Amino acid sequence: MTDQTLKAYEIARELYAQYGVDTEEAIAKTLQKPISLHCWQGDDVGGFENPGAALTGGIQATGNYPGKARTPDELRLDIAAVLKCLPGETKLSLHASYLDTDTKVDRDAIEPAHFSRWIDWANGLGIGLDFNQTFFSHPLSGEFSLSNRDKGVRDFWVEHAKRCRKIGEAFGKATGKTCVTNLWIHDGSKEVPVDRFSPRQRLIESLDEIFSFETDPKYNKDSIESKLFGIGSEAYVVGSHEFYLGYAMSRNKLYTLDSGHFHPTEVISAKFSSVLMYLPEIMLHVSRPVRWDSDHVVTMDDELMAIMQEIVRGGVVDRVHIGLDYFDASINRIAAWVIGARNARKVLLRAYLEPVELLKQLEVSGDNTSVLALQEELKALPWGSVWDYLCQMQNVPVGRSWLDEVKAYEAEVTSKRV
Ligand code: RNT
Ligand code: ZN
Repeated sequence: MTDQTLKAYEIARELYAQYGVDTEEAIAKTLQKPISLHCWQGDDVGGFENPGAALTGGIQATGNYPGKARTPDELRLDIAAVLKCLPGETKLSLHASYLDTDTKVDRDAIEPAHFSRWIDWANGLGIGLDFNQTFFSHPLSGEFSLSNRDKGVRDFWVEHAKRCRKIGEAFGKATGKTCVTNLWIHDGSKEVPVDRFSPRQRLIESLDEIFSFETDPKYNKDSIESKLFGIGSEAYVVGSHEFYLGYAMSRNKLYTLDSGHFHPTEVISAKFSSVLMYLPEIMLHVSRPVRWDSDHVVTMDDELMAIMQEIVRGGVVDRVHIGLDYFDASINRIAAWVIGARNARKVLLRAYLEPVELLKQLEVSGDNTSVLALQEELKALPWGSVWDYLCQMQNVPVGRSWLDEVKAYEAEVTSKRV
């Protein structure tokens, strides 16, 4: 512990204590909460089925920064470099297309064994795994997968989705940490369809078939992710917000709210208190949309703050699974990962450093003047000193020093990938 970090922390601790906030408790809670790191930041959502295959499904990673991971081993090495810079409980979220096998296996034939290297690796690090079915970037992806008119296509994807749920359950068993298996499909169309109803009817039937067997909730929980539009599906997305909220409520599933999947001024932070009235748990995909669902690196913006405040203030941290979801190929990919993941944890700490009870009491007493005044004063409290101390305690780089490590890793490893 450097003297400077400690000194700054001690001052911060006293300042927070004046508001009745216990910084030690805030630190402990911040470190405990798992944040799931998305594997797909490391290779522009490429996966390992077909090197160089096009990314489809109306999503796009823009940029061509050198050094992306080309194999599972390279990706694991990169993720390990990221993890060295992250304090707190971290999970890794895998997509089905990131299987690690010596022979080709199609998506309707995948099994837990095809992910055994990932499981061993995760266990070596003591981290949990989350999982995602992959419906995009495949010859059968087309415009419609689970809602396709063609039963053969639907059956292929239903089989894939079922297998993924079993893989998720195997992840949970092998790691001892519950896996959230998240289902997102790209189904939709560029123009307004004459018949909006039939694809949704077919999607319900496919989902009911996918969820026709139980997985042990101790090991696997299923979540479904909505979206407003994608590239090439601007006019109609089968799995919309209303569709999946209704499905999740009627079938008791988790519901994934992605911060980039709503109208530009619509925010997910405002939705938790409604959705959690009806659903026991939700999954978040923390992203940053800029003008569209652009999946920019998560920065410390107002919405990230609002997301963390909302779950801490509402006392629902345990009911909300936090995962990251963005893909930037225009800057160093490891740095992109670290920036977003540290921001998520940093802002969670800021939320825990709020005197929530005090603010609630003031609100109840009708003193809205103080509520606003205190919230603005809190913004200037030295949370950064608490963050530095937290990092130092966890033996991860303090302040900007993580960047030196990432640059060194770039010089030694990623820049040599040509
Ligand atoms: C796409 C969804 C989805 C993907 C990942 C790769 O709009 O957000 O979560 O980003 O599955
Ligand atoms: Zn998402």
